Amino acid sequence: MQATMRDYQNIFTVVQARGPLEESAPSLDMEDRRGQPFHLYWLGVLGNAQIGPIHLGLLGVISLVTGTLWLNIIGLNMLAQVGWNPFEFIRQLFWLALEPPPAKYGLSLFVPLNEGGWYLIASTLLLISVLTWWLRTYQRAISLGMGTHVAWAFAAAIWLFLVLGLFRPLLVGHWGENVPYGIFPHLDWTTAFSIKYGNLYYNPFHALSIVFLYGSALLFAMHGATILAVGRLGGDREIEQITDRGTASERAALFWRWTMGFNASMESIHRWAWWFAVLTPITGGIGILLSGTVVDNWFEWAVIHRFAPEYPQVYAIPAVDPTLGAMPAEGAMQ
Ligand code: 07D
Repeated sequence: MQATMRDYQNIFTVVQARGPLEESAPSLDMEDRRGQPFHLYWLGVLGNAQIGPIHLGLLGVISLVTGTLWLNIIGLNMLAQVGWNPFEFIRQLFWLALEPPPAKYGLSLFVPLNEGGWYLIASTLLLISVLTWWLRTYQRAISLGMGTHVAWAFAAAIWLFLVLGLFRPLLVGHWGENVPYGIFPHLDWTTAFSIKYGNLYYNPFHALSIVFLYGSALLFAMHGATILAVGRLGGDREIEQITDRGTASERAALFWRWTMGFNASMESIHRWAWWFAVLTPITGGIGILLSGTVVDNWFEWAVIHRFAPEYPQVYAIPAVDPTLGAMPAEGAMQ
């Protein structure tokens, strides 16, 4: 049958593109691939229907084992906290936490297990897991003859992870302000951290990180929407768009020139996306590294640098910064 525009399929046309099961491109370490590939309809709705073969390798095994141990240590500590009662574990799950050692232990790695020792063991395992997974993304890309862009984007996230869990603690000399493992407790930690360092909104690197975070969401929405909008013209068919450009990508480009006077190219939109995404944790990590090391109070820093106003003088007696001086005498505030 002659190919027409209507032959192009998308998520709404139900037909899933399924070729013969493939082992994919050959690489040097074929023997590390595990499992007989198969098709799954529901995954085909979300992406490619073929599952496997997965490349495990030594790094993959180390990463999965250490990652599983990390998760299990957290889970078992939480279970111990509710007297090993599985119902209480589920009921209180959102509030339970494995906390870091208090500041009095400094940077010691040998801390009583119930006072943060388990936290340090779990964190060491998580570090090994994340780093071996990173090596794996790097090695798999090299072995396929690809660029290492995914690995470097992941490294940007690992930078923030290391700043929070290792670099800043080394600078302040204790593990006491590390992020706890727990659902609500880690959210409470963000608020406590923000308040302790004088409101993170005034940290310009936090602001910059939000710019890139929101920018990433906007770019992702624009890019996703553009490609879907020309899907009926084959815009999502990357090979055809390269070899026989047709009307889809030109029309998409024209749409953006009509609406905002400028269009990204098929290649540059992915560079925009990559840079916005990696700059989110890169700038964020700088902001966290400066907090409590170079700047103790971001609000006061912003007042000094004249982009935040001082607190207005609304009482007859000036408000006293509780971190600097004694509280006013009793009755003085009335
Ligand atoms: C967290 C690090 C990399 C993660 C890795 C993964 C595992 C294993 C397990 C599968 C994401 C490790 C692997 C754990 C997985 C299994 C089982 C990357 C991470 C490698 N903020 N804020 C940011 C906003 C406020 C605060 C960034 C908005 C308040 C703190 C981002 C608002 C307070 C920190 C951001 C807002 C506060 C941040 C994160 C609005 C109190 C950080 C970027 C509208 C609530 C972090 C500089 C990111 C940071 C951070 C957004 C408000 C506190 C831009 C939109 C004022 C303490 N905030 N925030 O990529 O970088 O995270 O700060 O109010 O540390 Mg904030």
